[in-house]
Amino acid sequence: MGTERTLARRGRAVERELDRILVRRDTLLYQAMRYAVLGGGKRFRPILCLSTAAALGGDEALALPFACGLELIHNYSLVHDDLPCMDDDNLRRGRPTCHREFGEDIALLAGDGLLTLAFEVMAAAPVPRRLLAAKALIIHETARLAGVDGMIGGQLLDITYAAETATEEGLTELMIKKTGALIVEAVRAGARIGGAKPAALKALTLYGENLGLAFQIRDDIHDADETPRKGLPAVPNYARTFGPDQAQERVAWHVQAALAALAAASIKSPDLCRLARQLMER
Ligand code: GRG
Repeated sequence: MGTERTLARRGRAVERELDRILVRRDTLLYQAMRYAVLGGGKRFRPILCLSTAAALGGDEALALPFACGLELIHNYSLVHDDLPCMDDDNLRRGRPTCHREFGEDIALLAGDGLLTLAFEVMAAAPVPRRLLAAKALIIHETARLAGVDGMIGGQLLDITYAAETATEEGLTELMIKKTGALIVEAVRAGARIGGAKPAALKALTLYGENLGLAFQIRDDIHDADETPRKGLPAVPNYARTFGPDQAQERVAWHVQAALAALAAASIKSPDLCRLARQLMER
């Protein structure tokens, strides 16, 4: 099967599993959680997780609960990020945001529900005895990288960082935490399920870090033209601070660095290479 078809097949597997995870209990809260998760989304993180496991010869089915757990966390972060007290967005994936559809109180709880459900799903993941330690490490690391030392810490920087005096180093730290942490964990979780040895885990982490930076700078290039809402401080944006050309160059640099990390560890995976290269096209 070709790379594109393989990646699309993984996307469908994730979609089916998310639908299954969220099918139970027809309460308003579950409806809001389903609405937030199942309304589109590229599924970049879970596809990355499954592709990393497969690149090391691991069983994708065993990685699926971890891939979906990370996608649930990603979706919780979007629901909370859209709230009036954060970005105050009306649209997400071309539809009204969760709080626009269900109200602020329900959207807040839906985000909380998705975050806790993610850990329920990962803790319940069936793994063979040889992967029990890997499972515990993934759950521990996910909690840390989605938390104050990772994504939530990055969101705090996003709120408090003064865009007018932004530096290359400051923005890089913000992007590594806000966006990179979860992408790195998607790679590391897949690597652990694939039985990665320390050298491969290190190389794949470097691959994930570069992917995370390329991903966020790419997103900033798309957002750079948006006019800041009246009365609100400008949010930090790499492309707005350093210009679209430098931002584009940096995306390309990180994509090459991600590919080089794989090559240096002799990890031959057309899927992982494709996931990196497509960040230059998006
Ligand atoms: C805890 C109150 C509270 C809020 C948490 C942590 C957080 C809010 C938000 C950070 C998440 C965020 C908005 C990161 C930016 C990363 C980014 C580019 C998101 C878009 O990801 P895509 O392109 O989206 O993968 P799709 O729709 O494809 O899933």
